[in-house]
Amino acid sequence: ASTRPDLGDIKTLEQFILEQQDRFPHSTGAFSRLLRDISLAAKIVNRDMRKAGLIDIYGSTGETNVQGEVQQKMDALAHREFVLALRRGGECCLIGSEEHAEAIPLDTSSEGDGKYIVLLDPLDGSSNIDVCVSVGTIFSIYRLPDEYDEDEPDLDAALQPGTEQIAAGYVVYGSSTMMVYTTGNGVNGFTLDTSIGEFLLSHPDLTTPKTGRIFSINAGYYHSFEDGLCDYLDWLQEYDENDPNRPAKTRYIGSFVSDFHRNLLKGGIYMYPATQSSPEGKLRLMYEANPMAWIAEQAGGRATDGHTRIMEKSPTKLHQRTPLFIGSEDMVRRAEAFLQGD
Ligand code: AHM
Ligand code: MG
Repeated sequence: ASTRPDLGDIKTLEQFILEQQDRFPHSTGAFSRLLRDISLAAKIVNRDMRKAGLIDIYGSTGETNVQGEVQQKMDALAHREFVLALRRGGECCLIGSEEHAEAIPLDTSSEGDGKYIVLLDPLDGSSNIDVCVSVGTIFSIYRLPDEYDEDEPDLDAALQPGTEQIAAGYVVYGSSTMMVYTTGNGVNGFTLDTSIGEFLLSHPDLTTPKTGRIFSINAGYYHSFEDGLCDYLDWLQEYDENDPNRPAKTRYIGSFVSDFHRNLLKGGIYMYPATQSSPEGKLRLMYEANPMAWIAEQAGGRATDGHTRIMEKSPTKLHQRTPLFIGSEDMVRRAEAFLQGD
């Protein structure tokens, strides 16, 4: 017998967004349309990714991006799809993307209100694509502050602290494709049913376990970590008959969205600290750390750079990096205590 729910039991992402919108009587629907544009781009990226091996879009473009990293063809394609969807929708006046040096102003004269700023990593972990490992998209949405003009937004309008986000989410293109997002009222997850082309609510009110047994870090850099972090990693791996979570298990895909998603569901901590070659860490504050930090917090977890709450960091540039410790509250607190030498 089929276990597929019938129409009476399912809720599409679109329905869910509209229901949320109805809770705000003065809403214009612009924000709902923006989320719809993002989910449409995600479906297109998903489609192209599933065909990647067949239509010669694996591999690099031969270019490097603003971070000096080799740009994969799928990076460029995903960037393009999201920009096109947002431009067409008209609700977004400014895009900041990992794949573009400057924030990109959009023409908002025809469609939509153009009141929103979208920061995104169109395809995170893309070095994994050629080897069939899952990747993701991360996005963060801000309102254009009143003092800016949506027809000519100053690029600095994008530099707001994470606490000002009005929505944040990610899409994981894994064994299934899921979109998970928050608008500050908890976290909800939607699984793509490719047979009907809709994201369906599959994980309502997602919460993360308060503690966990998984730690995710590139241990290859162990010798360049600060002492407090090495002590924490050693502590995690010690056997303790009174602690069912130790020795902890290591899981590291090298695809932030996938590592984060697994830990969110199962309980765990993801760490990308400062290293010798990346003294500020590797991940980007504005479109990787901030959105995931808000999702973690909304699910009951925690996110810091070891000393400061991620969402309270003041951004100075679009592609700013930050060390990141994110996941189950107890684990992140313990990491902070080790880092701060308590
Ligand atoms: P990217 O945005 O260029 O794809 O880089 C980010 C990725 C993350 O997905 C992943 O967690 C990390 O880089 C892995 O880095 P490393 O290979 O140094 O462990
Ligand atoms: Mg990335």
